[in-house]
Amino acid sequence: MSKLREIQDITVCESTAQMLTKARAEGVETPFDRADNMSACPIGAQNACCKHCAMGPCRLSSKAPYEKVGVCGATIDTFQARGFARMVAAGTAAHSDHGREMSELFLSVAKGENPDFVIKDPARLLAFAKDFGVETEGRTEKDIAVDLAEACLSQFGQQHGHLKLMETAPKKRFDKWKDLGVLSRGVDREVVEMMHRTHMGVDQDYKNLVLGASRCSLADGWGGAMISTGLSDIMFGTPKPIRAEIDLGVLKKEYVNIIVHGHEPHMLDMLAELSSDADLVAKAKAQGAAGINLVGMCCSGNEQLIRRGIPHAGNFMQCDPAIVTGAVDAMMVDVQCIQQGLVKMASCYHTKFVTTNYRAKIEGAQHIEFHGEHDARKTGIELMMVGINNYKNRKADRVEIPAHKQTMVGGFSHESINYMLGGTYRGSYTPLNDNIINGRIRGVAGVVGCNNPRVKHDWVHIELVKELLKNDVLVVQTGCSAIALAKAGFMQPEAAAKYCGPGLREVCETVGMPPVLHSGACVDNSRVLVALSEMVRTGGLGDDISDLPVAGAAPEWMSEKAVAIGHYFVSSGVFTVFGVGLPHVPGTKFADYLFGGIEQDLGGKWAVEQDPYKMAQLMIDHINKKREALGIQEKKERKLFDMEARRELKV
Ligand code: MSK
Repeated sequence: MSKLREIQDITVCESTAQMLTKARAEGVETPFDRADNMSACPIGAQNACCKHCAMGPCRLSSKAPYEKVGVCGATIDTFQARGFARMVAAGTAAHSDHGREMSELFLSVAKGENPDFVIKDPARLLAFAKDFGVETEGRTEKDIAVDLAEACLSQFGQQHGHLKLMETAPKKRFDKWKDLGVLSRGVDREVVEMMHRTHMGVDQDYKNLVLGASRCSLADGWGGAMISTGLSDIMFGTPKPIRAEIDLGVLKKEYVNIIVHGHEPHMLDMLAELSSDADLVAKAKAQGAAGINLVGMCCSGNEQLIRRGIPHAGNFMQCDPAIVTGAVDAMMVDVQCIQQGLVKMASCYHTKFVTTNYRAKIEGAQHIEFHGEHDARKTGIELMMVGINNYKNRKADRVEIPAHKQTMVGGFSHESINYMLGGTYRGSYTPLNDNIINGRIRGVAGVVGCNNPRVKHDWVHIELVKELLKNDVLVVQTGCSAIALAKAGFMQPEAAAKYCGPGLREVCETVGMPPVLHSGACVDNSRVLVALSEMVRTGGLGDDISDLPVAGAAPEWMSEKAVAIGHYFVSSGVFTVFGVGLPHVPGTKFADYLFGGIEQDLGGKWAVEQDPYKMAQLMIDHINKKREALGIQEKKERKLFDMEARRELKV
């Protein structure tokens, strides 16, 4: 028997609700319906099962977790730690393979063999080359770029030493990693080793597995992901504050609507160039459309929303609702977070669903392979034509585009925050640190991650951020969480007056920035690591990331990438809270270590909390604890000096 939730219990996003209502009226199934009709496996949800060999699968009781062991004798702690570590390895592999794709693309651009892409940000090239120790003095841009590309590629297969970008962390952090033996040697090596260690009969010490997972996750945050962000900035531009529109209302009835969904930025960048191509626009017009409307979705969309201001249709759980509008002529996808059910959803409407990456084909989808290194423009034209030719197949009586769209300001990279606070010549985090020290800003929170149809769509993200802002916590965002807040109007400078405590409001209004900063796609969480390192370097807030009054959260996470991100933040010294639930059995040694003991080793720890208000309180309590340790718990009022007080000043 169907047990579907009421639409108002599924989402707080108006346009999503409208499309879910339409889908139900049209008898079309969405992932929300599938989640309602399929209870999550309670044993899997706790990692209390093991299917790493054929002596099982074995399952243990979460009520009496130490009463039994698996056939091989593996304990509940081994079950959980292996499951956790494999999630970290998969997430690290995903971000890092994305980083490798960007490195290969960049090499082709650097060598001058790829006329379809260019180096858009030479200043970022020089800065990133410096991070890699590539000589820049007196050398041509081409020579520097080729050396940088090779240096980046070498990080994937490197076998010894440590990843170069780990040296950009504060010294105390680097030394801690070194002492614990968790400096990542090479990206691929850490992923392979984690898969080996979690094989039957290898690593069976939960703590050793969790620390192994740290080493692997750090290869994501300070390796694959950071490389991806750096090279994407060089090729497509380092984000600067830019206005854009967001939500399903960006789709246009009279236009050919083409959505790009996935993660890698180059295809959307190419299609963005082509969307104003006179010949293609003429072809769209010949089909009866007013033009071409290219929009992004999920993290591909985030990549180019923060760089080019390309309109954004919405987050992970809006992909199905987008197709339900009946106005999407083509959805092009590359890698990650592409739900297989979208192919069936597209078949219920006129939408052409096209996979474009050799790694990610989906049965039933059309496949047109896009390669950044060659023929990108030619393939881009082919892809655009799929949408253009399909416009005539729209069924007018099934088209319904939600009216809602929101304007936002995004594009807060580390570089743009530095500039915004300090100007061109004095770019600096000093004003940020000063305002944290004087208490106007209590601390900084990274609120990131996905949507999950098992929780009320966007609601956990929004309520959590509201609580944080009210308590003067500045919020930095990436991924689908950023999209949730942007749609709800939190990424406009005016949001400061509406949602912030007095201190944060004053700072935001002085600088003219929104209180919620959109920093990019989920792979761009590496920007947050860079920003945290810079806060330490700027001074006054301790000498390690774990000293900072900061915290992280992924309130509606669903992907293994989120676990890798969570673990690299914890392993970098950040207290990190997950909503939904992180697979574990409460009260086990594994759980006690992850949610407690690991802090002694790495300075950060995990927490799980589904209630956004309690989640906010956990983060605020942690921030307060760090403020106290720094001796800055008292808010310092700004003192206005009269003449008498000035005379008393001993200067
Ligand atoms: S797309 S990993 S649902 S953030 Fe990056 Fe969104 Fe999470 Fe995918």
